[in-house]
Amino acid sequence: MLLTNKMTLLITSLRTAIVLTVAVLICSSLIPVMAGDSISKEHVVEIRNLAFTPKELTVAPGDTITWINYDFVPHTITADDESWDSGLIEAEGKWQTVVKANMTTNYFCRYHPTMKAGLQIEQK
Ligand SMILES: [Cu+2]
Repeated sequence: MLLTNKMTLLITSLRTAIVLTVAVLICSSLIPVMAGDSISKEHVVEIRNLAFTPKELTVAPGDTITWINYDFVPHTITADDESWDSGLIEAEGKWQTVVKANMTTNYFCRYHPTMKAGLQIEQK
């Protein structure tokens, strides 16, 4: 009986430790978000009729951009210097990336080289 009580106590302590650890992890992951100058934004670029809309998008490092392909043909989102690339985005497909301060800002589609657009990256 004494052993059972000790086991129960041990399990309860373990549970408490796990709950506390999870709580600390959640809180510490929120701190960098709250400490930033502003909350990261999410942007959407639509691909329709072989064009990116908006053609010029103002973003900040840490923001997320999602490209959505509304065309019936696949496209890519490829940096002019090819330093980043979505790969093939099927019809109705989408692709997402997080803005980096020093990323290449002009991009195009590998299949339709006349499809060009750019990002304006605000430096914080
Ligand atoms: Cu294309």
